[in-house]
Amino acid sequence: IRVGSYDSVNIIKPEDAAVLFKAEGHYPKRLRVEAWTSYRDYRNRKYGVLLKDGEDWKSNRIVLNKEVISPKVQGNFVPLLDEVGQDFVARVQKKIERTGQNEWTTDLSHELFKFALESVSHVLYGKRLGLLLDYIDPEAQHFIDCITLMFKTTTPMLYLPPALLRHTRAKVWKDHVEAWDGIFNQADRCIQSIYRQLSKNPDAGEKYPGVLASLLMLDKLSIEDIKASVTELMAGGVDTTSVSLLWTLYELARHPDLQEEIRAEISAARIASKGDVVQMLKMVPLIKGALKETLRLHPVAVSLQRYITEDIVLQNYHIPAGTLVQLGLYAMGRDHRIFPHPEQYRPSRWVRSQSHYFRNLSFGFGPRQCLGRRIAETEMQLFLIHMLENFRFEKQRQVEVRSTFELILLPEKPIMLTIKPL
Ligand code: HEM
Ligand code: 2DC
Repeated sequence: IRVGSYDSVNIIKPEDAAVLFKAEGHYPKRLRVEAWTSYRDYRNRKYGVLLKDGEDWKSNRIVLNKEVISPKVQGNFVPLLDEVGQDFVARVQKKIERTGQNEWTTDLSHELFKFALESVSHVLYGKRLGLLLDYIDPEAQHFIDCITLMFKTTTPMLYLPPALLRHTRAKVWKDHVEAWDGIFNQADRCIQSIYRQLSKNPDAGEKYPGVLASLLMLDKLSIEDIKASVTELMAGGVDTTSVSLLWTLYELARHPDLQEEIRAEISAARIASKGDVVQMLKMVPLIKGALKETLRLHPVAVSLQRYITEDIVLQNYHIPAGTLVQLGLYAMGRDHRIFPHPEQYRPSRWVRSQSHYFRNLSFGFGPRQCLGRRIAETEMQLFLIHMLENFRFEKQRQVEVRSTFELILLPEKPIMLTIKPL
């Protein structure tokens, strides 16, 4: 066995990415996070779509796609996510009032974690957890802490073989198990409560009941498979979107003119869409560009990976089938040959001008791309709409904040923002 390394070919160019993804086969497979599979093996829990491979992955993913990422479900998600966005504004307004200074300077990350969990839970369960209230369920806060700990403890185990992992008494493994235990316990409670409610009252009515209830009623996946993937969706829905939103507010605070321009776009879209929020989301190209730009400079995933299923040629090198190829997303986003003036935060680069050919890869690509993408994009767009309609964001000192790797990329230090009512 190899300890501490694995062989891979590393690329960053869009042309190479195109070749890579053409050779990913019918069951695209990425680097396995052994700590995550080891935990499930250890606790005898099923893999969800994140960790499955082959035919089992495909059949689950096809069912999940219809309920979670197909364009037709966006209309179901919008009212649920819009409500959480509005409640977040109300919460910030209250916080500002309480300072007595008509502004609030803060590290928003903890509020954003709660916002993200509240959002994804509303979509998954059709119910509110109440995380934007003053007194929150300590179990829900514990869930958030467990996700952070889970990511943090994954990193040191990335390059250890599973045999070594499980039989080690190391503190990281113990912490990792504790973190996943906390995640699964909380998810199990949420899932059980919906399951019980559904068996008592099966004909729900016309209101959209959420992803979990839809999957249960559809009856195409086993309950264990549904539980496994819904737990992954719940866990995947917290740090990813909250950190991306924090980076976006940070960039908008550093670019006041751009912030104003986006605000103008929003108010025009608000008027033109006459209260139809789904329609409104089609009229905010700069918001969408801003989110792409955030993920270009501050990607959640440092790389994408695939095991290729056929021989390919990259940069004149012959790469045999079976090789692990990694696309360096972070490096790609900051390469001047790929993005002119990469250091500049310019949402408009996604709206017009240059080619976007294999450049917009922050959520991955193809059938194995991020399953939570539709939820994430809708949630983040609505958040920015509501926040920019109500507040101005400013930053004290113009210091550059860098990223640190805790499995996902996070700000290396707290980002302090000043929030003022408009
Ligand atoms: C997979 C990024 C939010 C759930 C992935 C992948 C990336 C990614 C790069 C790997 C894709 C590939 O290999 O091609 C992001 C980003 C997010 C985000 C940038 C937000 C800014 C979310 C959310 C959820 C989620 C909100 C849950 C609601 C998942 C799942 C997978 C995944 C389940 C595995 C899919 C599979 O293997 O079939 N994500 N993600 N993600 N993500 Fe996300
Ligand atoms: C981390 O070298 C660096 O979306 C490794 O929502 C390669 C690697 C493999 C898989 C990637 C991971 C990296 C970063 C985090 C990702 C993960 C796949 C899914 C996961 C990108 C790049 C993430 C954050 C999911 C997590 C869901 C989980 C909490 C249930």
